[in-house]
Amino acid sequence: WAQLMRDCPSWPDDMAAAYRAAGLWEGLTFGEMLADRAARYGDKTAIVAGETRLGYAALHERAGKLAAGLLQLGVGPADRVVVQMTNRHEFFTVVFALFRIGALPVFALPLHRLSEIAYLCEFSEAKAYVIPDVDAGFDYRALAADVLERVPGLRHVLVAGETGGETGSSAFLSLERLAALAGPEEPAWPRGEAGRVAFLQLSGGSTGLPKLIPRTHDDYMYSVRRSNEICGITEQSIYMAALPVAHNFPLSSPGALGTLYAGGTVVLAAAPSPDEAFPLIAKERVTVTALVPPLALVWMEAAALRRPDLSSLRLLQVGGAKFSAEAAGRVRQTLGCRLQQVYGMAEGLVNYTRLDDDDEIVVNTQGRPMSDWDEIRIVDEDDAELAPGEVGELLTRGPYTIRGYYRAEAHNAKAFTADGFYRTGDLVKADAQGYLVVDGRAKDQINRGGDKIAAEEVENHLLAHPAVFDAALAAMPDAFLGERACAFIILREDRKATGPELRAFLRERGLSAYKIPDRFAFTDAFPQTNVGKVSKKALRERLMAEVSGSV
Ligand code: J2J
Repeated sequence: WAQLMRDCPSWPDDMAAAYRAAGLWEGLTFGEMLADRAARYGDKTAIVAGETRLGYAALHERAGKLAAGLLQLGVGPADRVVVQMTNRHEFFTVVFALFRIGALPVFALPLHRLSEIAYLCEFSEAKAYVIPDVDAGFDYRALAADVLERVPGLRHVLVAGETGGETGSSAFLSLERLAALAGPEEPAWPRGEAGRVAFLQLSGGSTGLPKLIPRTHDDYMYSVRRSNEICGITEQSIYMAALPVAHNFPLSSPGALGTLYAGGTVVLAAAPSPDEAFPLIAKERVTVTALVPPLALVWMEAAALRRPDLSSLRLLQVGGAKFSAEAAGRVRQTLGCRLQQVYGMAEGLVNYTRLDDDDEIVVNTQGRPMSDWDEIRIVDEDDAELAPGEVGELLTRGPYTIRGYYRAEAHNAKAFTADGFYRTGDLVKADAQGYLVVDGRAKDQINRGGDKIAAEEVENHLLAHPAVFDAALAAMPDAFLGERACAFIILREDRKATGPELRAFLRERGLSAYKIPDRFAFTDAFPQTNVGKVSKKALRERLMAEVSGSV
């Protein structure tokens, strides 16, 4: 723990004391939370996934078996375990097992491939990597075999489902066999501390290598509890996770963890498509769910054609990328439920429109901070605070916003102010009531319909190609996804490469599909800023001009 706590910057003592004294940090770990809910709710359904229905007590018991198995395997307090799980019930049994023993899940997304997973395993020094066997036609065991080859420190691959004989590696163990390692006696559980880091969440990122976000039990529990109050989550709530549940939004805003905190039911959708989601909403009487804007558009379109039974749905949350006012204004009419805009980040701060806000606010703003304890500054390039209504970069700190990334001292010095404010990289303006409107971005990132792409990460991969002299990624506007990625490429003299070749090259390097540029544009030179850097703004404007037809 001592090393880990040094690797993860934390709040200054006086602020931590203030958050505790105010009752924001209640000293409860996620392991203790589930134990309490199991005692309180017993057989009440906690998780529904496909044919599986798990009650609170059963979830707690299964997590306990896996936790005991993990201890047998030599995974214990402060150890890191990369969890790449699709929307299956095992996501929760595994994650709560890790919480039980004080090991840290490192959350990966289902779409991540060799490049991302090998990096996560290596950088977090993970002892184990958890996967489903096959999902959506993709065999995660083949990926894991490649990861094992690349990362010698990784000891165990834990598989939900069948390990499959073909891999032949002794590192593979099914969750079923892991649970069977548990002895008949309960082990002596390590004592949890709520002030400690509970897991590492993945940052959307704007740098060459993804950053890891250390969240403590105390800070995350507070964000979940406060989110429940704002979103009206109770024992009666039936929350459907349509997005990949490891993402911060469906996990915690208030998401699956908020729902379990409240004693409600979490329904896991295997995919967010109307085909999958609409029948599930009708069958399970889902009351609340969360989507990114492109999916909300798809749902509205499909609902108008098919007239599904969505009568149980009270609230649709939309966030992760800017939801246009035009689309926001059509939600109630087409889906028959209330809309809530959510503007959040895995680093902490989450803004919500409130359930009793006027339509005007719900349609036109991205909400306001969930807590009175959230501190907000909107600043210009010199960090000088702007007048209300002016657009500038949003800085924030508070009881659930991190003070620094895991093992990233140099980057932290730039990403946080000296007094601990996180530089969100988002350009926003605030109205007199404190509601925020997201108006652009200062960070070098592309937001592809909620999927975040760090430009530098992809550029570095492209620079590894022998024909590429220089590469610059920029966002191009897109009616459906909001943005897509365009890679501007300068080729070396006498060398050739086509878009399809570069695309195949990135895929071979194990980059996940959503990060592979939608378009390649070959050019002789990049526009420069006056300090001689590539001007992404000028590149963006080029792409914008094309779309509006003025080029
Ligand atoms: C515009 N941009 C938005 C919005 C996020 C709840 C909801 C979302 C996330 C999330 C999250 C936006 N309008 N409504 O973690 O708990 C962009 C901003 C932000 C970045 C964070 C949650 N909602 N964004 O999206 O860590 O640029 O978290 O800084 O993935 O998404 O991305 P991420």
